[in-house]
Amino acid sequence: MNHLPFDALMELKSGVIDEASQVINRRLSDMPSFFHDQDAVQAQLEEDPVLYRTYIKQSPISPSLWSIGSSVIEPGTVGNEYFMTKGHFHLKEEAPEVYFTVSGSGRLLLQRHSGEAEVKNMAPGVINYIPGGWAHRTVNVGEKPLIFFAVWPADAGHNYGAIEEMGFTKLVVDDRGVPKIIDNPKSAPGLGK
Ligand code: S6P
Ligand code: ZN
Repeated sequence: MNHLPFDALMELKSGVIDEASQVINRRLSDMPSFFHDQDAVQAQLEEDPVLYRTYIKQSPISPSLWSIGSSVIEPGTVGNEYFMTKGHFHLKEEAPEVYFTVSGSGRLLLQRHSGEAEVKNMAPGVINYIPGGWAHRTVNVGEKPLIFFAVWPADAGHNYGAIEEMGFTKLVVDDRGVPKIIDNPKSAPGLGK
């Protein structure tokens, strides 16, 4: 394949990538089952806040191409659980990904199908390497939007069902103003593979 070089501009303050081929806007009503406190979900559904936006420049699906994107996660909580992304495995399990945080403060939850989990910090300048086989979810633990850039193989695909079914084993909650990692009593590792 013969592809041409291109440039894109990511506006650092807003996280918007110009000429993104895809913009995804996720509200609470798009993912009510992902939060642990269902009473809080019901209470906040009327307002139905935007939790995050993703701007993607999607390359044609090919193992030799990359897609690029940015995500902007708003500050806030559902009950005591911080606003976060759905999280996913890649459909092509071995596909890795790299995140680069531009602004804000976050946590990156990583998890294998077995339930083995890791939590990494996200802060301006931090590069997170996500190997193949690890589901990834980002959580905004700060008071400003969490903005990061991502690059991944264009043929990676997204498997949301496995995470919806088994959940992450760790939750990130606001404990009197301090982010705390707790065990998710409802997670069931091994499901959804
Ligand atoms: C794509 C990459 C990110 C996420 C985005 C939203 O592989 O990991 O662009 O898509 O942060 O998260 P999610 O879990 O809703 O796709
Ligand atoms: Zn991904």
